[in-house]
Amino acid sequence: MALTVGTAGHIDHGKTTLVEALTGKNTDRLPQERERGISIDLGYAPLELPDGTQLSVVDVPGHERFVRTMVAGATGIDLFLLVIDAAEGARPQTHEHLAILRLLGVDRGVVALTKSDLVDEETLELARDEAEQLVPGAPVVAVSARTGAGLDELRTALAEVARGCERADADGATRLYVDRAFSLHGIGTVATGTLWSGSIGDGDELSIEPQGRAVRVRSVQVHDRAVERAEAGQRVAVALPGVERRELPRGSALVTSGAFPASYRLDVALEEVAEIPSRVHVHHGTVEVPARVVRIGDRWAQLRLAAPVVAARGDRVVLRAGTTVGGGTVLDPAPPRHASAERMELVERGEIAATVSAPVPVESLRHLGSADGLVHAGDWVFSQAWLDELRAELQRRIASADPLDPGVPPPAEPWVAAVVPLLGLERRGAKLYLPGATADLGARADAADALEAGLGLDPVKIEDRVLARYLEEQGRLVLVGDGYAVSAAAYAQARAALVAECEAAGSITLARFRDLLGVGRRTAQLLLERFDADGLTRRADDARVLRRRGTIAS
Ligand SMILES: Nc1nc2c(ncn2[C@@H]2O[C@H](COP(=O)(O)OP(=O)(O)OP(=O)(O)O)[C@@H](O)[C@H]2O)c(=O)[nH]1
Ligand SMILES: [Mg+2]
Repeated sequence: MALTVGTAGHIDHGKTTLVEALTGKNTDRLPQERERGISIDLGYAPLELPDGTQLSVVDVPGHERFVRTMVAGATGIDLFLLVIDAAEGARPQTHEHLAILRLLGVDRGVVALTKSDLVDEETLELARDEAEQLVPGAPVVAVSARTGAGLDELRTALAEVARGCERADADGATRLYVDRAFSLHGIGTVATGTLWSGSIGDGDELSIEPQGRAVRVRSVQVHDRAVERAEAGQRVAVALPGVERRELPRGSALVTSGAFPASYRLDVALEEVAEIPSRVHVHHGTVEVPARVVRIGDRWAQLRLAAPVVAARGDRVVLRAGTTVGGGTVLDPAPPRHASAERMELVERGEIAATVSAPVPVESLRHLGSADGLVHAGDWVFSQAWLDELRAELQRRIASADPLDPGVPPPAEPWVAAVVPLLGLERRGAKLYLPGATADLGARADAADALEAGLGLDPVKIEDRVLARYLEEQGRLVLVGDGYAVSAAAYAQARAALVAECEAAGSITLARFRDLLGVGRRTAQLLLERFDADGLTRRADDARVLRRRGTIAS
């Protein structure tokens, strides 16, 4: 099992020197680090313990200005190596680093009291008492990087604590947060990071998020040694041919495509260290993003981020505003904008199905865990209760629809195609009907008779459009113009006159048609337009001729 141990502690307390004493590797590789004698960036070294345990060591800077770097190094570690100068005791960044470790959920580790060669027995005991109070339960080991005293005991303590650590997500989707990217001659771009979950091997197809760039891994190294597959918990370098270095800024995630959402919002359960202001910097993975904190209830918040992050449920974040003010556990890595305490509580308890009523994309729940108990249709999920309510509502509206056209338009929503087949209604044209529903004149039978009786060749305006359409479908009238009707008999008679004239004379003008019928110009005009619309006639100059099809049909 691969585990990563991260150093922590105040500036100059001896972290880097201790890592070198343990591993033989000086992790302060930058020229400024060597000149100034302080660590600036993260350092990495492999550490093999006497019992065979392989650890990756991440050495972090202690300087107050580089706490952000410390957080980037500390996310993804399994255990800590808290370094306290035996002469100085705990100092501000001792406390801040410890708070950050707690916020990140890193609760196992060892305390090393360094520079023991410089203090007398009494001072060492005072430092030991302080350390034991500060980190209850963690072994405290006095060491000297200079004389080598206590190093074996420290290795044993690390091995012991490492035995109690487990990585839960070794089999999960691949996730690595890039902490460094550089170009190597003849190889191209190489990205490094701690593999949080899954594994990475030669030829794997992964995605750089949140950029959404597909990549193929060419070769993989763990601590400068080529391996076939790197596993969760290991310190990994991957060659990514064809990718530019600038496409891999610190904080990018190398992941199984589609396995993790990239989101501008995170719903979290808060942990307060100090009062959390409304504007903070959110540290997650190896990235730091400014964010607005929208408090929900007294325990939760939605973090509205200035740039998208790639997170998963259960991840930890650290919130800083000048100093470390708090942290949080991600409840929903891609939540809807409108958060409520009610939803937060359900999501926190893992009752994901209970958060859904109306349809949401299946995709939006994938990152929350199981959504059993919901109805799936196409790309949507929703609750059975919602579906029943929609069906009942549509049936109510159908019941009060015009009996001549007892249908209702389906909801104009993106999920309509997925949901309609589950409603037990019949789709006819643009509306939904009860299965087998037919039009019914009902109480309007008398009105229909009266209307029909009042029709002749002169168009009559009809107010009840639904009734008019129904009667036309029944062949009891013919609609002309906009909302006018003539009797079916009059229409047939006019049509016969037109056809006879056209067959005799070849064409017919408006004036001729009007005279033939003995009607006004407007009536003649409306009828001719209807003949055109029916495909019986077409206009030819200022007359009309029969369409061929019309001739045959008549
Ligand atoms: N005498 C003595 N000096 C030590 C020991 N460990 C570290 N030092 C000295 O303490 C100074 C600081 O050590 P570093 O290892 O750079 O401290 P650090 O914690 O890595 O510092 P930052 O990374 O800047 O936070 C150096 O001059 C070391 O030589 C020790 O065990 N004994
Ligand atoms: Mg250092």
